[in-house]
Amino acid sequence: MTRHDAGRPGPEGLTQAPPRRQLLSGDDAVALGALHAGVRLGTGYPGTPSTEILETLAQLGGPAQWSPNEKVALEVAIGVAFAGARALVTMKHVGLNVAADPLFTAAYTDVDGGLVVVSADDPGLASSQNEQDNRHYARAAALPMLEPADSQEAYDYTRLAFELSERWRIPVLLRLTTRVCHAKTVVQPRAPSPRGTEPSFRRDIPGRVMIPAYAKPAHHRLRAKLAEIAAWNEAEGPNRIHNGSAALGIVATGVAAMHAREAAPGARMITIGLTYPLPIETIRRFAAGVGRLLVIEEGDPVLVEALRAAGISAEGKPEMYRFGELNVARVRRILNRDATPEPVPPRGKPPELCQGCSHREVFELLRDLGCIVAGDIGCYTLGVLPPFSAMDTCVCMGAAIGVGLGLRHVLPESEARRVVSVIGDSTFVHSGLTGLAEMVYNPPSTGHVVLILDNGTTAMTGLQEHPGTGRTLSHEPTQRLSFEAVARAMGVQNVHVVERGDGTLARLLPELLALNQTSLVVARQPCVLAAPKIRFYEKTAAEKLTTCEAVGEGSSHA
Ligand SMILES: Cc1ncc(C[n+]2csc(CCOP(=O)(O)OP(=O)(O)O)c2C)c(N)n1
Ligand code: SF4
Repeated sequence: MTRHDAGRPGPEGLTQAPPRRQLLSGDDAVALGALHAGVRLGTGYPGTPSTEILETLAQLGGPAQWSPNEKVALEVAIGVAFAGARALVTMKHVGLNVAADPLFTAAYTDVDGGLVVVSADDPGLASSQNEQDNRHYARAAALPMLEPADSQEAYDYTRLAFELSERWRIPVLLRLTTRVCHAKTVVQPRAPSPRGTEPSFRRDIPGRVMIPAYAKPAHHRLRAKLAEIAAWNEAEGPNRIHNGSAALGIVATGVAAMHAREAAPGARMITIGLTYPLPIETIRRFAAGVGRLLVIEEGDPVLVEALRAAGISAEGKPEMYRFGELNVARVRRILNRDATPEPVPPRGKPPELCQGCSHREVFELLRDLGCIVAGDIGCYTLGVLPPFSAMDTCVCMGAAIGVGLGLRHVLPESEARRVVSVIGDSTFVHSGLTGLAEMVYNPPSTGHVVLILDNGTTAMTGLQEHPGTGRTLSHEPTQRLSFEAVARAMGVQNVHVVERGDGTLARLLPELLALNQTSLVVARQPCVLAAPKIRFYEKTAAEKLTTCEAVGEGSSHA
């Protein structure tokens, strides 16, 4: 979901009851698959193209919650799995970088309940800062990876992922890509699994406490599990052979397999569903039976290199097709070994901040003050574009504070004094808190100024709640994290909360930049798209409270 289609209605006609065929997006299919698999908790952090999975799970009545970031989401899910229950974790591809620390070691542990980690990759950078190919994570973390090609497979593989996870007591990666997440195809659901045994704690110190003495044998166990999974994949894995002419044999995965079928309907093709560990002997047999062997894969040459490493001589795509999404036309070019320049698509309208967006006046101010802006990721990243051109760096979520501090440490004083770190509210909770600790711990000699643009929502990904909004994923009231209280407790020297739009920020910012002190300004004003919804949630919560109080009063008199 993008910031402009926030608040969408629920997936049309999506119900829990099988076996009615339904037209679902891949994200919705994962949610339904998880629900039918008896998932006990879905956790995650928003990020296109994965966001709708948890939103749909919640709409279906499933247990779903946003975490402050992907690492915490995975850690909560690991706890659920250690308690013997099924857990689903969702994130976009770069989220897996944040969650990588627990992921790599969770691979060593023997989970009891199924643990499925969804990585939604964004080849072509429809809405991301890079187009990393998370298939590399499967090999690096030594975890099985399933790659659905459409919504039916998204549903089926979600359920399969839970089964594999429990059978081998290992987390399973489910890798989606933008097209699979957002395209709608028909899904035939199956009867839901009977709800398993109730969660309970079973002590397993060597299986879950990863000190070296236990981690060393755990690594051996992991490799043994992978060998068994590879054998299972050869014998009964979710791999499909389409019989066609032996002159051309195609090996494909994910949505690229769909494109390949359309581009070369007469070719023989093997589609790999469990792409790590590969069913390499099955592929070897397939390769022996065809003339030209071509690998069609989106992103990096992961599959073709794995085949070559196993001694299977396969043809890959020219380097130019590593970049961006594949489609049928591009696959036809790959089939024809066409490496001539591709037609340039017409330029779309450049994105811009909404009219009336409260971020606008902040970037006008930063521009007019000549600030050096260490920026971050969110709607406000658009402050980089004209007419503002007021963002100088943007690396990853939370980097604004660390990068701003680094600039302050080494720039000549006249420049250092102009550096401001600008970060959104959701991003601050995600990974800005540790940056604030760094600022207090290692303050530059000119001090520093951090500006939190608090618009009361995670606007960029479609208006999700976060710990700073004081509402849960389902917009129910919960404890609110106070940025100003946290900053004061951490020891930031100047902490200010300002409402945007009344000129206070324009007066305050130059004063703070002149100090050799650490400062945090929380600049508040709701996102214009979120404001009516926030008012509605607050009104509903107040009404509920009044009703509860009335009922409580009534019963106390009874
Ligand atoms: C590690 C990681 N997780 C998720 C995302 C997706 N994402 C980009 S910005 C953002 C948060 C934006 O919210 P906020 O900081 O409040 O700024 P706003 O868009 O509301 O202005 C998210 C979730 C990402 N880019 N990287
Ligand atoms: S933060 Fe601004 S640009 Fe983003 S959705 Fe809200 S009003 Fe629009």
